Amino acid sequence: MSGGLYSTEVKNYCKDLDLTHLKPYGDTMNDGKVQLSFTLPVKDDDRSMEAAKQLAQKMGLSDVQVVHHEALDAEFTFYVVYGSTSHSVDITTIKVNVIDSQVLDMHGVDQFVSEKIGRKLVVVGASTGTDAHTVGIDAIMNMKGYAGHYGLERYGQIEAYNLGSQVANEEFVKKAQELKADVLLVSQTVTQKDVHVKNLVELVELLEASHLRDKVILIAGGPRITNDLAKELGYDAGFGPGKFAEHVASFFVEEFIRRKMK
Ligand code: B12
Repeated sequence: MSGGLYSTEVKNYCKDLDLTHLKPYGDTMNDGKVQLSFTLPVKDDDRSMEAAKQLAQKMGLSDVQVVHHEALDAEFTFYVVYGSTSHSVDITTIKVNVIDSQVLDMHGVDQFVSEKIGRKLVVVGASTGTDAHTVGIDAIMNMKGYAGHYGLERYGQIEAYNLGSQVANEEFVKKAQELKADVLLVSQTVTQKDVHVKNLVELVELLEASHLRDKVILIAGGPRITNDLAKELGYDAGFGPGKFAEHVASFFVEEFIRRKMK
C-alpha cells in the first residue's frame, strides 16, 4: 500500500488489498463483483434474458446473473446483471489533475476578498446554449444554495448575476462585458453528441474574438465536467458533482491573486 490512501485501521482490516491490482469489492476482497444495468431493444422473454447474460459475458464478466429484468414497453427491456470482472487497475500510478486550492468557507472567502483584493468580485453565471438545466448553476449561485452550502449570492464580497438557462453564448459575452465580469461560470448538463464540448469551445472562441478571454476567470461545471476536460477546452477550471460554491469561490479568489502577481 502507498500514497497514504487508507488509515492504519483500514490497512489492517484489508490485508488482501493490493492497490497495484485494484478490483471492485462485492462480498469479499478482490472478488471483482460489479452490477451493470442496460436496456435491450427487444421484448422481455427467456431468450432476451439469455442475450443479456451473454452480452455481459462478452464484456468480460464471469459468474453472470441477470438479477432484474423489466419490460419498458412491448419492444424494450431493462436488465440488471451481476458478475465478476477479471480486470484490475494500478491506482498507485494514476495521476489526476486536481484543483490545487485550499477550500475556504463563505466567511473565509469574504475575508480573503476584502483583505487581499479590496473590492467585490463580479461573477456572471448561466447554463448556456440550448441547455435548459438550471439546478446545477442555481446550486452554485442561489442565495439559499444547495445541500446546506450557501450559493454565491449570499457572499458579502461577491456580486453574483445568475442569467438562468438557455443563454446564447453571444448574449453571455455581451452581459459579461456590460457587467464587467471578473469570473464567468458556465453550466453544461446535456452531453448528448458532445453538444457541451461544441458549446464550451464556441464560448472560448467568442471571448477570444472580443479580447475578453484574458480578462476573465472562466469556469465550467456540470455532472460530466472534469477539471481535465475543462482545461483541455481552454477553461481555467472545471467542477463536477459534489462541488459547491465554496470550492468554486476558493479557486477563483486565489486565481485572481495569482494573475495579479504575474
Ligand atoms: C431535472 C432534470 C431535467 C429538468 C430540468 C429542470 C431545471 N429547471 O433544471 C427538465 C425536465 C427540464 C429536463 C430536460 C431535459 N433533460 Co434532464 N435531467 C434532469 C435530472 C433528473 C436532474 C438534473 C439535476 O437537476 N441535477 C442536480 C444538480 C444539482 O446536479 P448537477 O447539475 O450535476 O450540479 C452539480 C455539479 O455538477 C456542479 N455544477 C453544475 N453546473 C455547474 C456550473 C459551474 C460553473 C460549476 C462550478 C459547477 C456546476 O455543481 C452542482 C452541485 O454540486 C437529470 C438526471 C439526474 N438524475 O441527474 C436529467 C438529465 C440531466 N436530463 C437529460 C436529458 C437528456 C434531458 C432532455 C434532453 C430530455 C429531452 N429529450 O427532452 C431535456 C433537455 C432539454 C434541454 N434543452 O436542455 C439527461 C442528460 C443525458 C446526457 N448525458 O446528455 C439526464 C442525465 C437524464 C438521463 N439519464 O437521460 N431535465
